[in-house]
Amino acid sequence: MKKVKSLVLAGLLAFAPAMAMNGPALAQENAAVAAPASDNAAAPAESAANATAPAAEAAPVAKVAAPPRMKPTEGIGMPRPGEYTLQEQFTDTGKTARWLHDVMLLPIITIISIFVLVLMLYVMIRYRRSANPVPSKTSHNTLVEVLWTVVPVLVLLAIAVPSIGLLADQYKPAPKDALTVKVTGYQWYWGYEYPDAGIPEFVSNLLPEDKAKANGEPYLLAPDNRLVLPAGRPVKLIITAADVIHSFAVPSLWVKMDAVPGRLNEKSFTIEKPGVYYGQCSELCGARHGFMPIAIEALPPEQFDQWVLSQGGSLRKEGAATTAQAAPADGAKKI
Ligand SMILES: [Cu+2]
Repeated sequence: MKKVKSLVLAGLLAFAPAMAMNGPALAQENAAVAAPASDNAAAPAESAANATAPAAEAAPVAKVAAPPRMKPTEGIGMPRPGEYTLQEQFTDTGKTARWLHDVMLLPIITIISIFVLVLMLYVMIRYRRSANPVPSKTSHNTLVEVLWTVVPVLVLLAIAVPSIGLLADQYKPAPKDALTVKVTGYQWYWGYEYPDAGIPEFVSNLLPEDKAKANGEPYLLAPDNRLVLPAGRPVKLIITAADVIHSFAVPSLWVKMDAVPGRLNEKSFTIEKPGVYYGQCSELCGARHGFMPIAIEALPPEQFDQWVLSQGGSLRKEGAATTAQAAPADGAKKI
C-alpha cells in the first residue's frame, strides 16, 4: 500500500513542473514505465521535463513515432552462404581480433604446418632404408637444438603481445557515459530493458518464416523486436538469465557473453556504424535453443533518441551518471 502511495506521489510530483512549463508535455504519453518507489521525487520530475522538451520541439502534439524498421544489408551483420572466415567486424575489439586471426595466427599456423609436412616428407623419402642403408649415429647438434628452442619462443612471444592486449580490451569496463541495457535470456527468447532511459523490459521472439521472408530478413536470425542501440556511442550490456544458462552472441560485433541465472555479466562496446547485426543464443539451453535469435539495430544517435522517446523513455542529461526515469504512467492517469 505504501508503495502504491509513493508511486502516485512520485507521479504527481513528476508531472507538476512538466505541465507548468510545457503544455504539450503530456502528449508524450510516457507509457508503462515503473516509477522508482523510494527515489528522490525531484529527480524524476526534472528528467521528465527534460525528456519532453526536445520531443515538444519536434512534434508538439502527438506521441513521437518510432523510426522505421531498418532493412538489413545482405552479408553485413550476418553470415554469407559459403563463408568460412570471421564475419566483417564493426567494433574496435572485433577489428583487432579479426586482424590477429587473419594476419597473424592463420599465416603462422599455415607456415608451421607446411614446414613440418615438408620436413617429414623429406626425411621419409631421403632417409628411407633403401636410399640410406647405414643410418647416422648423430645424437646432438647444438645449433639445431638452440634454433628449435629459440624460434618457437619468439613465435609465441610475437603472438602473446597483441593477444594479451586484445584479451584485456575485451573485458575493459565501460566508460561512465555508456548506455546501460539489461539483457535477460529466457527459455526461449530474450528480454531487453533500458534502465538509463526508463524503458521497461520488452521481449524478443523468433520472427515466423513467412513474416521474415516478407520483410526481407533472414529467417532464424530475425526476431520480432530488435535490441535497438545507438551507433557511435558506448554501450554497456548487463547480461543475465532467468532460467538456464544462455549466451548472448553477435559475431559481427565480437560479442559473446554467457547469460547465467543469478549473475550479472558485463560487456561493453561501441558499434561503428548504423546497421542491423544478427546473432543467436550460443549456449545449448533446451529444446528451442536454435530459435532464440538476436538482432541489434544500431541507429544514428538522433534516431536512437527518437526511438527512446517513442517507447516512452526519457533522454539522459548530458554527462549525467545517474539514471533518469520517465514519469510513471499510473501517475499520469490519475492527474
Ligand atoms: Cu538460450
